[in-house]
Amino acid sequence: MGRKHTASIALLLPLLASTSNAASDPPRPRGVGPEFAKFYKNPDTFMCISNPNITVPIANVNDDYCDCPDGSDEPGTAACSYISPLSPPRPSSGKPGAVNETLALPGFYCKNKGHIPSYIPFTNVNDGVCDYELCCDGSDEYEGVGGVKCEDQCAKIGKEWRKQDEARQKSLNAARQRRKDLIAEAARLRKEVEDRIQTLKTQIQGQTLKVESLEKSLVEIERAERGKVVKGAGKGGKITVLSSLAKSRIEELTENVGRLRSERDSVKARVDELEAMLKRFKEEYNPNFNDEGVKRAVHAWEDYAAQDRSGPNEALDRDLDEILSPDSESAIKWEEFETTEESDVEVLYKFEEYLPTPVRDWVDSKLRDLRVALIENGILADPTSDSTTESKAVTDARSQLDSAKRELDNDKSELTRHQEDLDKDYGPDSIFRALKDICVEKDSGEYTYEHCFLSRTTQKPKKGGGHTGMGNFVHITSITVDEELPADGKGLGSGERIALKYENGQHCWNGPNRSTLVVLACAEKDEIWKIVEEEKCVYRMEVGTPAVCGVDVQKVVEGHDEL
Ligand code: MAN
Repeated sequence: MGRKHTASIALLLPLLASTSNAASDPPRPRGVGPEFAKFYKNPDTFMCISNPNITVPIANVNDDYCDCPDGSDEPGTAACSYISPLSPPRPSSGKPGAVNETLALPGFYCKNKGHIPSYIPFTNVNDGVCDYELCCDGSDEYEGVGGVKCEDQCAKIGKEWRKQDEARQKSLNAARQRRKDLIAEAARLRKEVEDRIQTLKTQIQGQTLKVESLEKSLVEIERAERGKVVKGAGKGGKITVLSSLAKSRIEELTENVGRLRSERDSVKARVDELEAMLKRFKEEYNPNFNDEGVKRAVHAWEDYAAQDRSGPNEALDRDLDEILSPDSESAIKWEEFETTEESDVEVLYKFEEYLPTPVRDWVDSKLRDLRVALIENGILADPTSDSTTESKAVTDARSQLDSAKRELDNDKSELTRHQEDLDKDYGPDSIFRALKDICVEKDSGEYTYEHCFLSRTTQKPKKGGGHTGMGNFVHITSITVDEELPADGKGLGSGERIALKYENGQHCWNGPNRSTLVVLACAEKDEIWKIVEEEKCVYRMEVGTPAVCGVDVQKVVEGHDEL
């Protein structure tokens, strides 16, 4: 049925243009199409179409006997139907003298008024079967073989056909419109990539300059740092270290002086108490007892008391308080020595302090340069060679440079990615750019199959469980197909079709890595029509998409390898 239907379309098409002149032509013999009418105009003789050297009386036309080797004398009977058919129809005359043993006519012409005229194979003429698909007017069964009577159904069939055709045209127009939209979208996306490339190029230029300048500035800062004082681990320069040591030493001494003073004061209090006791003893003892020991003790006390023993000097004590007080005027201002950066040069060459600032700066910078030169020539040790002592200025400069380099690298790799993308094949009018990563699904058997355009194909078990990759996009190709076109038009039909190849999917146990060939045909919307596992883990999907409507596949695949 379907094959016949396809054949009928092929036979119908050449007729559409030629029927308009039919009204002015003289009546044609039965079964002759308008484009062959010119061969049957002579009222006396007929010249075989492909063998013009053979002529027969006009009465032999349609006499149910095959005279011409090309069967052209029997356009309205099945008498010459044994001759190989000619395909496609070729209404031209052959070379004189040559005997052509294929049919000169495409078949028996059915006028099909109310529908579309068409040719029916000569074998079907008067075979006792109504072939309404090709001959809706029933004119092929004019002899009523076996009592068959094929009434004209062209009005009904034509009406139905026009209705379907209208729907087909509508759908085709919608598909064409969708295709236009996709092309516009693809162009927009391409432009976006081109614009991004421009932006990135400009950005990269700027960033390259920035990196160069940050590199220079890092070198300068590192160099300048060499001219600075050696630092302890985070504690500042030599003077700072020294002052910090002095400060803690003085604090220690102050503390000890304080402690000694309080010890002294407590010893003095005890001495005072003892002296008071001895004084009372001398005043209160009884000299009449004549105790020699007591007398000796009293004399010793009198000798002791007679000596001039002055206590702590209060004025000196006050001075000491003043010296030890951190708030006193004369206290050392340690903060002044706790600066984080300091030049040895300043310390070593105090005379600078007497110089005017510009001169001092100049001297300072010259001395730094000298120091750097000495370090670079190995005469002085490099204070910055120990990475743990790297200054904040160097660390900051290095981190700025690193982040600028990172940004530059990111932009460069994005640029490469976009440039490669522009060179990629996205099909006719780059249309698949607009469909890239758009996915469609269809249930089939125990799986739901997914096709994501120019990305991948996937098999998902309906009962749950892991998804199986059926391949990743590799390239656009083409394939010749020859299939029945279903009535709803959702199929590949026959001819060249664009196909998308997906490879290197999940490995198949005891087999290859899964792969899928997605064959595309024109449809109003993107949809999977059919999935077949042609061999173990080798799949084929038939997919409808407006992207391929009206596309000349041959042009598309030029420069590509065909399957
Ligand atoms: C799974 C599916 C099938 C495939 C087998 C091979 O069941 O991917 O399509 O044929 O594995 O083992």
